[in-house]
Amino acid sequence: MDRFSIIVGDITQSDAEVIVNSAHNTLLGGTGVDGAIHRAAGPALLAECRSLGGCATGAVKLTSGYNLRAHYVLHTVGPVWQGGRLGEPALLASCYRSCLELAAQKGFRSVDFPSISTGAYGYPIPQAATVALKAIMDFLAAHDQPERVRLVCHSEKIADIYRQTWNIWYAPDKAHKMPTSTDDNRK
Ligand code: AR6
Repeated sequence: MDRFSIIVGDITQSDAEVIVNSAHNTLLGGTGVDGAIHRAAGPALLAECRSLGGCATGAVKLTSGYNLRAHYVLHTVGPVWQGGRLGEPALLASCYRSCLELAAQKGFRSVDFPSISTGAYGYPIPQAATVALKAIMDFLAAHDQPERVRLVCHSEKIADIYRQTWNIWYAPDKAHKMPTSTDDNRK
C-alpha cells in the first residue's frame, strides 16, 4: 500500500497538508499531542477552537493550522479505554474514518495521524493499532483521496507495534512487509 506508511516523529513538525489532533471533548487543549499541537500552532488555534462548541467522541472538527507547517488541523476525540466493552473500538474507528471522510471531502491530499487514545486515554496500543489500521486501510481501498496517509508515532516502540500489526493483517506476502526497527534492512 504505497499511500500509507507508519513513521516515527513529532506530528507538530509534519509537512502534511493536514494533521490530526487527539483532542478533548471541549477542544480547549490538554496534555500530550494536543498540548504540543496547541503550543506549536499558537494561541489563535485555541481562539478558533473556542468557537466550535466542542466535539463528540468519534467525531471531528476542522480548524486552520496557524503557525504549524500543516495548513489545517482535524480535531478528533478518541474514546477513554474502559476495558473495551463500552464501544471503544467503534468510537476509535469512527475517529479515523471521520477524519478521512472530511479530508477527502475537502480535497486534502495528505493527512498525518497520531496514535489516537493510546496515551492519556489508556487504549492498549496493540488493540488500538488493529482498529486504526483497519479503519485507514478500508477507507483507502474505497477512496482515491487523500493521496497520502501516515501514522506518526512518537517512538520506535509504538511504531513497531503498528508495523507488526500491519504485517499481520495486510502483508501476507513477506515482500510487502512494513519494516520494523529490528529488521536488518533498516541498519
Ligand atoms: N507527535 C506525535 N505523537 C505524539 C506527540 C507528538 N508531538 N505527543 C504525544 N504523542 P495523548 P490520548 C503520542 O495522551 O491518549 C489530552 O489531554 C503519545 O505518545 O496525546 O488520545 C487531550 O486533551 C501517544 O502515543 O492522547 C485529551 O484529553 C499518542 O500521541 C487526551 O489527552 C496519544 O497520546 C487524549 O488522550
